[in-house]
Amino acid sequence: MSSPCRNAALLKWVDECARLCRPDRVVWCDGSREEYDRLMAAMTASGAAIALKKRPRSHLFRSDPSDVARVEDRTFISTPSRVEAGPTNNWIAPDELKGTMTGLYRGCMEGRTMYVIPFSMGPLGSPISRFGVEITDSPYVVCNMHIMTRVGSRVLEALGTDEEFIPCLHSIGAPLKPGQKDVPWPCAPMEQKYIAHFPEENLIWSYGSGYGGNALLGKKCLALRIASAIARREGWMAEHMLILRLTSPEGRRFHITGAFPSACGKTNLAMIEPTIPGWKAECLGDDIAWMKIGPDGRLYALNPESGFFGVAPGTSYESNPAAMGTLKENVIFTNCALTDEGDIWWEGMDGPPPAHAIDWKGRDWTPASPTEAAHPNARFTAPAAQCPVISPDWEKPEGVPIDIFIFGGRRASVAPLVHEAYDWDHGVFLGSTAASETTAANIGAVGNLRRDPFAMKPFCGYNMGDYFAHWLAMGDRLGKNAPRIFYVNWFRKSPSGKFLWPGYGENSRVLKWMCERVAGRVTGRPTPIGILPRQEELDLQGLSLPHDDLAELLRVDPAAWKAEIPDIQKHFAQFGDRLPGRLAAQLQRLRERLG
Ligand code: SAT
Ligand code: MN
Repeated sequence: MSSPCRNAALLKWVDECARLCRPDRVVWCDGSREEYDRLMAAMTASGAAIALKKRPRSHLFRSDPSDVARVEDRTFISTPSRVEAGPTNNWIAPDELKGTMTGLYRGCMEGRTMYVIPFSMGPLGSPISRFGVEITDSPYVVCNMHIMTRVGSRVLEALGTDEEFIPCLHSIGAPLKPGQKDVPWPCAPMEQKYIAHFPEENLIWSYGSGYGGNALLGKKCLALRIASAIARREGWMAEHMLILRLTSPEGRRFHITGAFPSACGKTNLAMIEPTIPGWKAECLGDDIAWMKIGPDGRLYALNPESGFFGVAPGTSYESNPAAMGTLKENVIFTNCALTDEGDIWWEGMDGPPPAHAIDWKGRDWTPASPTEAAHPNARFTAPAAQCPVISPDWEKPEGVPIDIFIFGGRRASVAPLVHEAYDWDHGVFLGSTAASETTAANIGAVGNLRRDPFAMKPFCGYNMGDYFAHWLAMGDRLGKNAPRIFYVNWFRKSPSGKFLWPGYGENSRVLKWMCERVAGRVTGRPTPIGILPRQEELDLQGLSLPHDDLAELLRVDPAAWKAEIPDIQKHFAQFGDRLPGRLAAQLQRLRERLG
């Protein structure tokens, strides 16, 4: 097929990749519904996909059991020197990594089709958006990219003859010899997997995995790791944040972005249905926010993605009705269980489990089975536009002006339900020290405290110390227009181990307090760690919360906080002289306030 592309740099790169990877054919993706349906039909025929009888245009995929999640150990920030990648990233020198990966790429697409996917992160025509082009040998990736990004001819058109794009080369790393039968989920062994970023040249190379963020390169690779490095150079922000609009009964709008480590209810918060009368919430994004200072000096946020790649287990009408409402059609399910009726199922879905299902490994499953039916990291890929609470403004090219940043973590003790930073520097301190207890969803022992600064530990494309400095510099530029910064913990427990706060839609009560702080309607109460609500400032109408529980949720224990300081010190020490002095000063101020 002759190429529909007029962009000289793109044509050259595609040609180079084809010579290196030696696919049987090259296909330029047009992003059309026909293209998606054609690829899905072919994958269904080959046995890679299962069309779901119960959900129109929806399919189930089962991955190889060795390829079920992002591989952080195999993810690299390949800057010229190790210190530019910093202590929180894996590093291999660019020449060495390119040498190794070029060897792997040589002939890696033999027997397969090479797809060229021109895509836009952010709506076309937005000053915040960026173009990427992913080359992949996985038709599953093509279909997912259709949902997660804006793909196709419109982008190629916009790329013209010389527009810039971020090249993203992906291969599953499983060439087919002549006559060799394919498997449902081809991929390479773990030691051959590499998820590589070259921030100096805005280049992404991924090899060996077909799953999620390893393979859908617009998401974590481009929109966070590469974009964070670009944003630092250009003076904007690429953050691992949801975007939410809250409207008060008087009609005042508040825009909120929030960063949480995994297993802290970020997707639920992004799609919150407030329980307090008169307050309305709309979702603008569930995972990533790109933010630029607008002409009025305020910070504007835009979700660069166009779909949700969400964790399926635990999602239910009870925990997240809007997510369930998004999943009725046009969805790709990966590693969920299949019911006898031809629908999907996962642990934590509403109602009783099916009496029989096929599990994510393709085996018979019943509730008596010793293993889970769905993999804990089973996912849905669904168009954001289908979300029942998506904001009509979610694709507004200029984004929405942010009033509030929320950081958070899961802590059984110590951290109160909510506190507000005294000022921007203090807020950056809260983000930089954000901590969460590990759950079954994380690697490592359950219940360990892990620091995950700004929920960006696996996603920052440069030295995290420099990233903190960039946050401080953005605050200096924003001045009085800077969003207010809050820290929440929905997961505090009583001494007997029961959750004190009901969470989910009731979190709107805490959001309301934040909005009233912004509106200047409540004063809060100063404490050594920040500003907490006075008990009477939290709207608890209609909630039966025992008084002692409320007191515990809003209790600050100076001794427990003092005991945290050595751990914060140790955390900061890893950044050496890249740690901004202003954060060391914040730690000192905290120490003084604790007395
Ligand atoms: O697989 S993704 O990186 O897209 C999702 C996640 O692990 O956070
Ligand atoms: Mn995420």
